[in-house]
Amino acid sequence: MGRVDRRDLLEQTRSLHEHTEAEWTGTEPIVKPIPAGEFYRCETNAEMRWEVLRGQGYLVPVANFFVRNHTSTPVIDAATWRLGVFGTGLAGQPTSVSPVTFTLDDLLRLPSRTVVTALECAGNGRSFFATQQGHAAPGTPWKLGGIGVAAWTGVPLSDVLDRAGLTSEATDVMPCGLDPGFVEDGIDYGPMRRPIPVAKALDDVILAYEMNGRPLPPDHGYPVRAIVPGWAGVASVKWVGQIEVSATPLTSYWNTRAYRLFGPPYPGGGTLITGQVVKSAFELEWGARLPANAPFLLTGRSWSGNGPIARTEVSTDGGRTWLPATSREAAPLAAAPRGMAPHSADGAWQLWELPWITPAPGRYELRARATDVTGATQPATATPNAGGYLFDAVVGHPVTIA
Ligand SMILES: Nc1nc2c(c(=O)[nH]1)N[C@H]1C(S)=C(S)[C@@H](COP(=O)(O)O)O[C@H]1N2
Ligand SMILES: [Mo]
Repeated sequence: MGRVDRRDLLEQTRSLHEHTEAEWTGTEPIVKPIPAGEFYRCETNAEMRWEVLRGQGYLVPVANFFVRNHTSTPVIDAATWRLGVFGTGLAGQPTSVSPVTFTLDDLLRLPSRTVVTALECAGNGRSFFATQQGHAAPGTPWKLGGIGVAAWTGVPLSDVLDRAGLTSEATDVMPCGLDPGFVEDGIDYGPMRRPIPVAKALDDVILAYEMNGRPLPPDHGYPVRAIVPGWAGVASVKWVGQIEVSATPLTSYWNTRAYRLFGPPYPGGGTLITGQVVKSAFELEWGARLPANAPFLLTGRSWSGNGPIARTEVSTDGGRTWLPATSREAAPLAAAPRGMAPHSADGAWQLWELPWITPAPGRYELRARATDVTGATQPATATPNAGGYLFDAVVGHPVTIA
């Protein structure tokens, strides 16, 4: 697919603005507290510091979950909120002006489903293209904290589409956010939206209204967001106000210009990003200081968009020798979300540990390398792409032994 014509996008954006424009009246793009000891802040985004997960359970607490906002968190009144579903893939082809509507109560009355899944930004790890491979890519310079695992509860998108009159003609389903439009180089691309093929939409996508057993907080999509398991976070549109169901392929900035792989290995119009890659992180401060010649339990987590992790190896000597890390069970969840067992080993990520006796004083780099059930493993070098997406290489984690 080629890059989409800007005029098409502007036309779409104009019509979306007529119906969905939210006003950003606040000055802060993120509503929840972003303490400097728990996050790295970058403009409208906040990256989780990995050290906060040491000693935590399987799920990332909502307070620590990373935030990726193209603009800013809108504060939405659930009482007046409506989901509008429209498009040429529905019976009667309702338009965006007179869509099939659902209230939050309508959604809450439908059967619910809980999925424990990772949500990760496709740009997670981008800064390592610069620091490890010498080619900086534009965009948020995430280290490894643009990921979280949560229990998401909501209504299967398939149930909502059925009730809205889905036809066999439908090909694409595009949730559209209620956040202020995204502007780049003076062009307003409108609120965040990205199409999902109808087969994926009907398979396992949910419209979530709870995160870890509580209503979604504003920054994570209140009152309703899409959760698209296994796909890059950008597909999981927050603050969904409308869903377009189309009998023809849909485009937006987010599947044509951004969140595609461009560059020599991806000729023509580039490659659409769907799934995520294999990654690992230590539950340890970046540049941590540890005492010399002392036992220290290295802990971390590995994950993959392809499925569960098969094994993780750790190197404490700059990648010369590797030791197998031991899988560890997460501590029981403090508050188990509705319908969820208190222990979870469902493959959203794998927790692991390796006992270490720290060496003599000096500067060292720790490395972790995971392999998933499909055999995909973390290479020494990630394949570059213009947007700096899907960094999967082993990351050298600096520590100072003092
Ligand atoms: N409406 C809307 N949805 C959105 C975004 C956004 O800016 N606006 N960001 C997307 C991206 S790029 C990611 S990685 C995830 C981040 O979800 P989180 O902020 O809940 O962690 O939300 C996705 N959904
Ligand atoms: Mo993202």
